[in-house]
Amino acid sequence: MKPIVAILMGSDSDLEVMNETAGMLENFDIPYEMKVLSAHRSPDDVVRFVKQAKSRGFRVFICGAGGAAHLAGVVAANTTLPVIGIPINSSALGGLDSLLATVQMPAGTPVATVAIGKGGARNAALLACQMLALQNPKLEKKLEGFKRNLAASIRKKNVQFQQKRRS
Ligand code: RP5
Repeated sequence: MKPIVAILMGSDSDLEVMNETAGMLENFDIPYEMKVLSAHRSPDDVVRFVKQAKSRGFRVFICGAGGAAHLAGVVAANTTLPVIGIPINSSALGGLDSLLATVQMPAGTPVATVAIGKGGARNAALLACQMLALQNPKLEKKLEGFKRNLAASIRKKNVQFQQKRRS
């Protein structure tokens, strides 16, 4: 199947976090392509990839970067496809720097920024699925099932919690 989500990361050191995105997309059978591309260290390659993405069939970008995290912003500047940014907690500042760099885009160039680190990486995949599901009823059904399972897992936790409190 041709990839429809592009997962981009600023360095291979971001892979542990970005694998959470990939795993979640696999749960929903969404084909993706993963690449290491840096806004600072390989800027020409970023722009070349982004410019060709729509005609290659990509529908959403998910970009993770740490430190002065400009990857998602540079991607967003060069496409009309939706861009989701994941702030990676790779620097001495624990990801707060990446969060601010990713989220504080000027008006006109949106990046949908999720939480720092692995939780954000999973949510980025879910958000991409929700975008794709607007034109894919089968995917919409899978997302509804996912939500039901989430609720069931919390109900189970609550039952266990109440039992522990009583004992
Ligand atoms: C960022 O700098 C990358 O996204 C990564 O989070 C961080 C560190 O990169 P490396 O020095 O490990 O290549 O651009």
